[in-house]
Amino acid sequence: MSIDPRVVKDELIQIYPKKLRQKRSEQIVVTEHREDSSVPEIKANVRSSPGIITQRGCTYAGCKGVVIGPSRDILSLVHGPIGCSFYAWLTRRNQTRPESPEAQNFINYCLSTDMQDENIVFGGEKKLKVAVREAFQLFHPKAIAIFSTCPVGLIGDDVHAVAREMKAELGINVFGFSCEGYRGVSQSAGHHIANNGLFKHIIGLNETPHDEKFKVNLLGEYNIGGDGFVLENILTRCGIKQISTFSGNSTYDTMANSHTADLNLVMCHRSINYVAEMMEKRFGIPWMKVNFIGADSSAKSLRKIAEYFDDAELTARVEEVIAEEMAIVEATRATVKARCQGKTAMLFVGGSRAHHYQMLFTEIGMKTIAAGYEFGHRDDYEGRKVLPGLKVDADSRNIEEIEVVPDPERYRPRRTPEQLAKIEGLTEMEFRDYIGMMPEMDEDTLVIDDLSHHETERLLEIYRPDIFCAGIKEKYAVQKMGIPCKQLHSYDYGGPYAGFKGAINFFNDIDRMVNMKIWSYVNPPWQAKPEQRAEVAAD
Ligand code: CFM
Repeated sequence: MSIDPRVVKDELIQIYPKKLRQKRSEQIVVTEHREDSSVPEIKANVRSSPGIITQRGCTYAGCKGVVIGPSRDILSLVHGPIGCSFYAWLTRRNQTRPESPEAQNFINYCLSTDMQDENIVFGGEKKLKVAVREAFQLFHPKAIAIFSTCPVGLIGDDVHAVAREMKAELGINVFGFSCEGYRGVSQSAGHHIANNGLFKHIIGLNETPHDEKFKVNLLGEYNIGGDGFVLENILTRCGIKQISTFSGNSTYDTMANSHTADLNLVMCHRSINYVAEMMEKRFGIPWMKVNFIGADSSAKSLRKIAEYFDDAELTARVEEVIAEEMAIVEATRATVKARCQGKTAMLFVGGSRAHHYQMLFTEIGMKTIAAGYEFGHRDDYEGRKVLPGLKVDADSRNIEEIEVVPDPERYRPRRTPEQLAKIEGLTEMEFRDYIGMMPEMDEDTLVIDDLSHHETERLLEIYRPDIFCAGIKEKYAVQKMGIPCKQLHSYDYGGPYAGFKGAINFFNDIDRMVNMKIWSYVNPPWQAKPEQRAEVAAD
């Protein structure tokens, strides 16, 4: 591509008023590989500016929808106006598979206190109590989680006091989340709040022991389109016991039992790193970054797990599974690669997939020419090494930081200092570390945080990529410009895309999309008659 990304950057932001232009210029960087292996600094996890059409969601979405919602037998009760529930009802394709037809499964339900004007004026706590009692009588769940929406914080309802009272009254676990939509700059704040809740109210409550030799939790895997099913199958075939995921296809009991594992595997660093860190401090369970998106990345991740456990039998089994799976992947990969080689992709999603899915494109010879997160933090772009230098601003101070100390009885370091030193010495290990997106990208590639709609349009006009990856809000605007858009949140109606089997599905889906002629026939009305562009009045 002969287009200079630095010129494109200026072009994307030149329409903005001066202050906004300055801010956006710090959120858009061009990758460079420096000798000291550092990457350029990016501004991230800051508020979106008024007037900008952002891809982001709210804090409530990150807490209820993303982290807690996928667990099938925690009853989620939303305290708020009905719209907050309606919009969150079954829109994320997190799948679940109950152990038996009788097992509790509340995934299909949407419970709300349906706040009205009267509750906003006179308070909604009474209504919330009635709702909790009613939910209990109807479903008899083990746990009820209460989620606060914006008005709850504004009027000052104390959901935690209600939760405590209901817990005592009903004799089940009831806990609340102060995850009002406005509480942080994006859904990322909701992840943190949910992580804190998991840690305070669930993890460690179930002491069921396990005899298996290799026990792990898979953190930050939400079973979108069945990804989690594929991964549990792979781990099981390798002889690794998955105690719990956080939180795809999980149950209250598995999460409560997760402190019995010997290793935490972190898929999505952004949404769950807090739990990983806190579990290590309290229980002594180390964590490692894995990426099961992409066949090569899956193989690499399995080998990392085997290296951690350092057991000849496990290593042999892992190699067998990799060999078996890779043989099948290769057949599809080779034909798809022949058709996709050299094509270009752009990825703008969440806080981890814009990184992980680049691997899948690389495996079929496609090049990522621009990528960015909606709500990633600097560590997701530049690696955790920037963490000590991160400034705590008013928005992040809003979220509780839990002080964690070793559990007096249950803290048990899983590895000796010698073993740890050995693991840390391994190259490519990312042990208690995440190197971030930028170091794995090509030189001179655009990285854009919190991409706006205006920037999306300009990027598409300038580069005309072969595929654009984003979500439902972007999809049809992009496709009307004659460029196929793959939803990387919901996978459209496809998936699973994780693991080896998932890679095959992805290769086939992308092949179909980028090689379909129909996109060149799209002829939107504004091509002949462009709309009038708005102008900035004040600068
Ligand atoms: Fe993690 Fe996710 Fe993502 Fe995320 Fe999400 Fe998602 Fe995502 Mo949508 S937890 S950060 S808040 S990988 S829902 S399963 S696809 S934006 S990139």
